[in-house]
Amino acid sequence: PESAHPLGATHPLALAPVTGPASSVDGFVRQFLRNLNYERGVPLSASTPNDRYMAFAMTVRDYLMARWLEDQKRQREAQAKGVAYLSAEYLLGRQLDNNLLATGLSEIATAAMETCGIDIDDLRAQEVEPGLGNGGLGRLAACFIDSLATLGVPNTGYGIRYEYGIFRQTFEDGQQVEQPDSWLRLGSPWEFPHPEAARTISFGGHTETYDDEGTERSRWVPAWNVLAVPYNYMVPGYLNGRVNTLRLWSAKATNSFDLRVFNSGDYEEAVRSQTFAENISKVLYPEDSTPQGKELRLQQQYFFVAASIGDFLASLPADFDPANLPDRIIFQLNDTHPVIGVPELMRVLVDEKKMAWEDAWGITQKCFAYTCHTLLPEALEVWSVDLLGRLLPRHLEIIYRINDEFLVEVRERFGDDEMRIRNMSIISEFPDRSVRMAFLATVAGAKVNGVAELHSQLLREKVLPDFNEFYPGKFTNVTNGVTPRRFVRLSNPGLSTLITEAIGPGWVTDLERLRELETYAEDTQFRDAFAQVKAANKRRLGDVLRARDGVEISDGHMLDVMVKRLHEYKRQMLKLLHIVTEYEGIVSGRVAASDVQPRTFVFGAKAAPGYVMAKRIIHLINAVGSVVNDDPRVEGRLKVLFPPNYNVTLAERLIPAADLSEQISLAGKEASGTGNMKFALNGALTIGTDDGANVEIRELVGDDNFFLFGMSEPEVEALWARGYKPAEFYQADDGLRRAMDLIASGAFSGGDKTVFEPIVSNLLYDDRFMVLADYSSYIAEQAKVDAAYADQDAWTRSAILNVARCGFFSSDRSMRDYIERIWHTPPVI
Ligand code: T68
Repeated sequence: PESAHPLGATHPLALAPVTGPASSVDGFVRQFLRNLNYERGVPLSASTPNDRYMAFAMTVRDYLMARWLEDQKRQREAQAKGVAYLSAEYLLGRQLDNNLLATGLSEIATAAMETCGIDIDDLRAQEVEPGLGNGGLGRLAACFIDSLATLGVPNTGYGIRYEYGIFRQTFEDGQQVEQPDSWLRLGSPWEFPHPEAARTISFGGHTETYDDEGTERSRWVPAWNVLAVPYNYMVPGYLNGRVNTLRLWSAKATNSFDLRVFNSGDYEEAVRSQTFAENISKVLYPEDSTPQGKELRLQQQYFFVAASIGDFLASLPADFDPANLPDRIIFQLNDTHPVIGVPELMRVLVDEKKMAWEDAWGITQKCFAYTCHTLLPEALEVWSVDLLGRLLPRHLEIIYRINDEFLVEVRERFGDDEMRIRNMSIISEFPDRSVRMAFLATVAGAKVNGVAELHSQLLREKVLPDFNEFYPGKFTNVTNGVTPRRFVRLSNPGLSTLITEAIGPGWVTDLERLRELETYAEDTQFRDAFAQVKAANKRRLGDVLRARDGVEISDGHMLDVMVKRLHEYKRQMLKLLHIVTEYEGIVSGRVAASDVQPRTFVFGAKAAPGYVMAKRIIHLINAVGSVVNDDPRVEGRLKVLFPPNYNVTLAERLIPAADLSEQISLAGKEASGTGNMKFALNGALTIGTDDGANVEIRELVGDDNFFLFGMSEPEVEALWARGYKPAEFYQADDGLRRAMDLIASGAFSGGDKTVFEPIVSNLLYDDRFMVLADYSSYIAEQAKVDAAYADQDAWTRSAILNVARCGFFSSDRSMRDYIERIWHTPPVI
């Protein structure tokens, strides 16, 4: 019987109040030493840095444990509706500091380590961040679960425990080389494996019909299974005693799987099959916007989604009526990666729970909602019917039936408009018969949302217009946000202290309160203090880059930062053309180096390993960097830095140090951006196009505090319609021509004209993302940036106003929007 006690024990000793270790320096030290001795099996004197890090992390964990157990119990008993966030990626970043912050233990822990002669910074440095995501989408999931815990909303994040996360990037001769990210090599103190709770996930085989007491039913006869082993991670709310769960699934071979083969005497085959099964969660696909339709990827998707849905259903009481599912759960689909969950829930309800199709479909349509994160057509996931039918034959049947019934409704509404039917069919016939996952998600989802106002508008008007017409009210917007805990409070302690001294500590969970800083923008003392924080952050970054890459940041330089995945639509090339233009001006003698505003240009970007053009651009950035940095004529006034392996940990140091944030995608291509928000909240000014959430940032901070350039989305469309000829822009602009010619001349490749020729000719004759068309406007705006930076005090004022006016971009606000408009899951007190 379940006792009233969160630990579930009936023993009288366990009925004492559940508390963690004593919240004192002594209590912390005692628990730390206990963990070192009893969990690591070493005395302090013989411990390694990893032992000390592990014991320290376990100690922090111990303070959260009672809360976690209580919350799990509370959420079971409250029977409140919760959110199951389904995401193939979580880009968590380091956990230690976040958990110290959430528990309010930082000071005690620091003092405790001092008494042991340990520098807490050495412990921090030990942690390898779990890089279980590619970029914005994965980091957004991590921000969202942080906010849900902070708001006290019942939530389980479901995903995949990749053994290898996003690759570690190194440069060899300026070119990207990928190294495996073995983040688990030294063990992770934050995870709790539960092999006993493993779920069996099936694949392959065929379907058959059978007579079920007079009713003809279908069933799936799978060919092979794997085990999904859950690993639980704590997701603590900020100083509110709440701890939600992130449950990541790891693939393991089933016993039956090996045994069958083993019994046949083929040991090697048994081991091979095991490897095959365990490959499913082996590695994160590093493609961030061009899914390749690989079988293993579909296996990953079904693996984690089937395990997650099964896990949730198994958590319900045995007598739970599945008709009431929508009162208990909303499955939020983070992009199309988990959409196979739609036919999976249908299969469970119809085949296993023996529910009528219509009833099951009604429930399913209330239990899912879909977030789209892209506008690029090549990023919209499709699965070939061939592959789907081979791997998940029953799911394919279900998808066909969903589509048949959907198309009947479409015909009823619009008549036999064959063009429209073809355009709306979940199954596309060309070039190969395939399933359009975004369409399936849209038909099944209670709501469909984009991630910024402009994106949601384009989604309705350009990507899914027929669906928008067919389902009035289904489409909505929730503008992305970022967690102020990690991206201000933790990453920018100097600014945080300054803000708290001015307006109190409430802003950390109520970010709109940053508005109160507006008046401080007029206060000279505050401006000075703010500028000093920025300068200190640059020195902190300098320390990190010196230790990590052996490079220096020069004093007095404006820090101009572009960090994000390398993609042509994001236009790192535009930034690079600006640098080359500045450089060319100096070396040609047209501009005196002494007249150039000193700037350090920082890039951080990984390219998908198979994306050849992106890798060439990385090569060119590095090549330009080494020429510019070493040319004495530049007098050190221009500097290019490209620290390898940009990740969350580096972002946390870079963003607070930045003066200028580069958000320069072609209008209509970046769904939202979230880096843009992080920079603005840390007092960088943005140079950006009217794209994604830049639009909303500019509206909030005001035109005077934002450097806008480039074509608007309608202007982009108009130029395409007229016929875009990039070479005309090259001919018409002297600066552009000189910059392009300098690259083409081999100036950055030791005289070799072939190396970067594909980049130059791509820009001249194709230029899908209209770099050349926006060049002159970008250069003109950069001149305004230089002029503005010359007045440091006015710049600082603008920077403060950026901070003060960007409270809207807290992921707490995003979560409230989802809760009100989509989920209807109030906090559980
Ligand atoms: C990003 N998308 C958007 N995708 O590009 C960005 N894709 O504008 C937005 O701010 C962010 O999502 C959050 O909404 C991605 O990051 C991926 O990483 C991805 C991964 C696998 C397959 C496709």
